[in-house]
Amino acid sequence: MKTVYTCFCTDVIHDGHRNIIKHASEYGRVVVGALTDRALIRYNKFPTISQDERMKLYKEMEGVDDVIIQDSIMYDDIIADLHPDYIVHGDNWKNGPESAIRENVIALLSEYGGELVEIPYTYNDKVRKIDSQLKERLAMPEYRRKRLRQLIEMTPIVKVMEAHSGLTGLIVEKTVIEENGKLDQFDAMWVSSLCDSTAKGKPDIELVDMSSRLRTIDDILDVTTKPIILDGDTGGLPEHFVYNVRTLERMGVSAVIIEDKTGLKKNSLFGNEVVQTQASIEDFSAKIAAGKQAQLTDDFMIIARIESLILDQGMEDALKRAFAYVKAGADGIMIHSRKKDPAEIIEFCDRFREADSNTPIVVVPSSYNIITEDELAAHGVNIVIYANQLTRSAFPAMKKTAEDILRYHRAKEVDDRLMPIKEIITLIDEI
Ligand code: SPV
Ligand code: MG
Repeated sequence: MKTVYTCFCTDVIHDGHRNIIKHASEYGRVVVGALTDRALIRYNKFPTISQDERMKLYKEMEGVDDVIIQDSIMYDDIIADLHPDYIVHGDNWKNGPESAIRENVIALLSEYGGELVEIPYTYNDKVRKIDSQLKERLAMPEYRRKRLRQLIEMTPIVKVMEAHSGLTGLIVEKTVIEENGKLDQFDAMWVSSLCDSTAKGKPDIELVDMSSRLRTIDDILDVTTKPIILDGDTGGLPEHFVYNVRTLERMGVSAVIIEDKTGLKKNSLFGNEVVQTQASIEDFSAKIAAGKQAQLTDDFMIIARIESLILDQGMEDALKRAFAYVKAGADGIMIHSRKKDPAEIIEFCDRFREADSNTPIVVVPSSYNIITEDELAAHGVNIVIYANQLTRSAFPAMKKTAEDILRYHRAKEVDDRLMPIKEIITLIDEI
C-alpha cells in the first residue's frame, strides 16, 4: 500500500479539501498533516480553533486514514519521517511566496522518486463564502481582542508594525515574504501616536484627541483581521482612561500602552531636549489599577510604558517602576530608549527577567535598530514594535515625487517608481 500525504492548515472543511482527499485516496493510504499553530501563524491566517480541534476535524473526514503534526511550513521533517510515495496539493501554490514550499517539496521528493500530485484548486461560491466567513470571524472583536495574548504564548517574539490608515493596515495584514525557505509576516499592528498625528499633519502632543484616534482604529479594523495595540500616550485623566478602556475593548483592540508622563506629553525621541515630566509611581499605578478595574474581559491588556531611560532617570528608577506597575496590575511592561546602543535595554530586560519570568516585555527599537528579533527574544522580550517605519518610508518617497513632477512639468519621469494602479487595487478586497 502506497502512502499519500497532504498538509492542511484550515479551520473549516470545504469542497476543496474533500476533493483533495478524494483524489489522494485513489493513490493509497491517506495521511493528513495538521500544521502547528506556531508554523501556521508565520504564513497563513490565524487559527480560530485549536491544533487539537483541527486534528479532530481532519480525522473525521471520509477517506483520511491518519493525521499527524507538521511543525514547519517546509516538508523536510515530514518527508524524512514518512517517506510518502505521493504528496497531494492544490495547484494554487505555484505563484507568490508559497511557491518556495512547492519547490522544497519537489526537490525532496526527487531524492527518492516520490511524486507530487497537483489538483486543480476548487474555488466555487461555497468555498468563497467559507473563506470570507473565516476572515469575518477573525475580524470580530471577540476573536481579534484575545489574539495578542494567544500570540505571546505561541511565538518566541510577536512582531508588530505601525499602521495609521486602512491602506497601511492592509500592508501589515497582507505582506508575506519568503526568505531562506521560510515564510514570514507581521503578527499585529501598532497605532502609533506619532504616525497617527503625522498623517494628520499634527504634532505628537496628544492634540489628536481620542475620538480621532478611534476613527483611525475603526478604519483599520474595517479592512484587517490582525490584532491592534494602541499607543495610548499618557492615558489622559484616570477618569477618562476608564471609559476609553471600555471603548477599546468593545471595538476589539487587544492592548493599550500608556506611558508614565504627565502634563504636556512630547514624543519620547526628543528625550530631555524638551520639557517632559514623569508621573509619580503612585499616580501612574493608580491609573493602571483604575483601567484594570474598568475592563470587562480577561483578553484586554493594559501595558505600562516606562520613560525613565528616555528622561535620564537611570536604570534603578526604570526597574523600580516596572515592578510597581506590575504590582498595580499592568499586563506588560514597555521599556523605551533613544540610545543607538541597545545595552541599556538589554540590561533592563535581563534584570527584570531575573525577578519576573512571566510579565510580557515590549520594546520599540527605533533608535537601537541594530538589534535583531532573535537577540531581543533571547533577553526575554515578547513583543517588538516597529513604530514608525512605514510613515518614514512613505514620506520621503511622496516628497520626491511631488518635487520631480514640479521639476519636469509632467509625471512621466516619476512613473517607473510608482506602483501600477492595477497592482494597488489588488490590495483592496472586493466583497
Ligand atoms: C509612537 O510611535 O508614537 C511612540 C513610540 O510612542 S516613539 O515615537 O518612539 O515615542
Ligand atoms: Mg507615541
